[in-house]
Amino acid sequence: MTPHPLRLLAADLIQVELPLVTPFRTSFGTQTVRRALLVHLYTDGPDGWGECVAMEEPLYSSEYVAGAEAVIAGHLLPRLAGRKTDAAGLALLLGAVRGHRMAKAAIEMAVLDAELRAQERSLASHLGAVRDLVDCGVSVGIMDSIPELVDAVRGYVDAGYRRIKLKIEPGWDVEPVRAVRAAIGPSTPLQVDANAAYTLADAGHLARLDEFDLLLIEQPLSEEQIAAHAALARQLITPVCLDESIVSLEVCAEALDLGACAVVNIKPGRVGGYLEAVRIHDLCRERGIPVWCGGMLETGIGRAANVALAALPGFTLPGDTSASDRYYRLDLTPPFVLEDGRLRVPAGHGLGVEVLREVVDELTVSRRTCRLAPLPS
Ligand code: OSB
Ligand code: MG
Repeated sequence: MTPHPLRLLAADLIQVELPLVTPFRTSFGTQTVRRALLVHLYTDGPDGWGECVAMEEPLYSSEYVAGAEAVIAGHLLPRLAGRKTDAAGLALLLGAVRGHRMAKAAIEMAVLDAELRAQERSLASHLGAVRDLVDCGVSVGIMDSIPELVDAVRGYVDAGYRRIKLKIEPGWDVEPVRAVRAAIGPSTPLQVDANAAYTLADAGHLARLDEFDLLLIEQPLSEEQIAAHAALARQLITPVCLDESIVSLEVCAEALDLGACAVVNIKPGRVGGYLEAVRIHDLCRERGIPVWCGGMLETGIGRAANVALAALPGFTLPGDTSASDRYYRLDLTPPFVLEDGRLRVPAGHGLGVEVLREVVDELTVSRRTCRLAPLPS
């Protein structure tokens, strides 16, 4: 046990590039590689790993890899220089910096990993996990044709995924959903994600999805449109779920007060970290709102932490926590593998996964070291 906070000494900011096994197309663009930013934190105790969920381009959200790296190096790490802190203490130290939640979350993940390794505890137990396996869904991108989509979905159902999510956009919505529902039958849970591609004027069109008994429609309108989501929700039978809009506990509370959503996708990176994610989980649980753990094409590092979070009691819907092989042929950790449509929650200390340094090195495209405190002589 190391009850006292760790002293933060230095951090390596590492950009890696992982080819995706198949291109991933959403309403905001097509990804063929995942450029990810890793934080490798050195302390006076164990070291820690964090993964920033920002994407290479600011298309899903305003944060992006190079921007996150600049904020971490230029504004966040300098505020931690010479400090002893635990993850819970970061909010006070970094709170003056507005926004940049994905950048803050990456640091938090690294501090959590280090501090929980020091305490010989798992992230899952620290966050309040109640399960050691979590139900998994899969997010299926927009494709060139409906037969190609139906084939891909069949493959995922055969692999055991417990819920299918289809990416939609204007021109790729009612007919693909109809075809997939017909192919998988009425009992396989199905939902859609628009990534903010519609406007309130599309309400009548989106109501055509009501006949397919979807679990939910995720983020139909733009990030800032909380009230418009409430208006849309009143016109749909399909429950509205928010992703991009939910950037904090405060926004979540307002969205629920307004009736903007009946389900919440919790992405720790989007809300500034795992501790804020737990607070959102707690609020939703109090209000009887089901939550599920979203994904951002994480490597095994971020996936480990997401799977731990998804083991909390309020995560009653399958998450976008898919197996490693849905994304990458070669992951930065030993792969997460489906067991009857579920992933096992890491039980080891900290994030509970071993980072494969030789794979990280092989996939590294840039690396810089930030010194936080003079190393002990
Ligand atoms: O909107 O949930 C989203 C991936 C990248 C950015 C945003 C989203 C997604 C996904 C895939 O839907 C989630 C995953 O499998 O990691
Ligand atoms: Mg989404």
